[in-house]
Amino acid sequence: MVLVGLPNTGKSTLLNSLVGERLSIVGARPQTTWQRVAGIRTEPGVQMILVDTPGILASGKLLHRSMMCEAHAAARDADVAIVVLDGTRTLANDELLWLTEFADGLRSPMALAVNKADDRRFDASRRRALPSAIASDHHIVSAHLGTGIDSLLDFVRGHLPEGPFLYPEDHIATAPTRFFVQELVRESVFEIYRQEIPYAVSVAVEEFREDREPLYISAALYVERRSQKGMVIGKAGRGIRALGSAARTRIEEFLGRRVYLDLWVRVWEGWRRNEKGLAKFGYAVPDDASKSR
Ligand SMILES: Nc1nc2c(ncn2[C@@H]2O[C@H](COP(=O)(O)OP(=O)(O)OP(=O)(O)O)[C@@H](O)[C@H]2O)c(=O)[nH]1
Ligand SMILES: [Mg+2]
Repeated sequence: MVLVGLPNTGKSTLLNSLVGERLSIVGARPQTTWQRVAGIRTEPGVQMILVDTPGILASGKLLHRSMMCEAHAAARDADVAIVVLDGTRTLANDELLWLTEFADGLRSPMALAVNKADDRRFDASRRRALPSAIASDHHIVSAHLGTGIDSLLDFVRGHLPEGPFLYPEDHIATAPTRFFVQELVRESVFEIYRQEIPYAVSVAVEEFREDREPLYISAALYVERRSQKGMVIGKAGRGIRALGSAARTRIEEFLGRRVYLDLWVRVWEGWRRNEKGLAKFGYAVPDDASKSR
């Protein structure tokens, strides 16, 4: 099953709610998720692979095109799709167009999750802006409270192919631990910094020493410009210290053990606009990458 939708609609929060673990990073600002994140939910007799994707946007920028490659590829691979709509916001015309185009390309059975039902601005009738092909089978959900999740899961169960379990019953994720560490540092970057910084930083885990107590992790934050390095470090190192502390807390909670986290800031001029930059950080490289800005 794949979760698709516009940025900031709550796809990642919903994935976490469906898996019952904080696997995919969540942020108050749009474009938090940059690549697909898979979670596994195993019930008696049923195993679901649930895939979170970057929010749909139309942009010529290379990283944004990479994110859309991921969303399209994940959607193509899935047996069932859930389109997630933010029930607290009215769709702008261009957003409606992007979402409709994306959903038109889906070949799998699809249902709509109208999310954020717990918010006082929620209005389920906002779904009526969508074409009936997307809006007809709709489920009112709150990813925060977990309401409406059962009806969504019923829909998914009803459309899964028969087959053996692909993963052991106690597995909840497919990616290696390093991936989640990298993402938790990124989530902390979104929490600590404002303006463009969260969109300019990618994270590479350089050392991961499980044989040490506490577990030793060294990670590099790559920024796009020299001036951003100073912004990340902050006055008297306050920025990077706050980041280190926020990220360590998250990683310790995720791994259930004590962690020593070393963070480094490096400059890679324009990494987001560079195929090698995307590849280094594990992001999809669009086929015609040279056409990007
Ligand atoms: N009130 C309310 N807020 C929610 C709910 N689900 C998600 N949010 C909030 O919506 C914001 C975006 O959530 P994400 O899960 O990061 O959204 P996303 O669709 O994955 O966003 P991108 O990765 O940027 O595409 C966060 O501030 C969440 O806390 C919900 O059920 N209720
Ligand atoms: Mg997300």
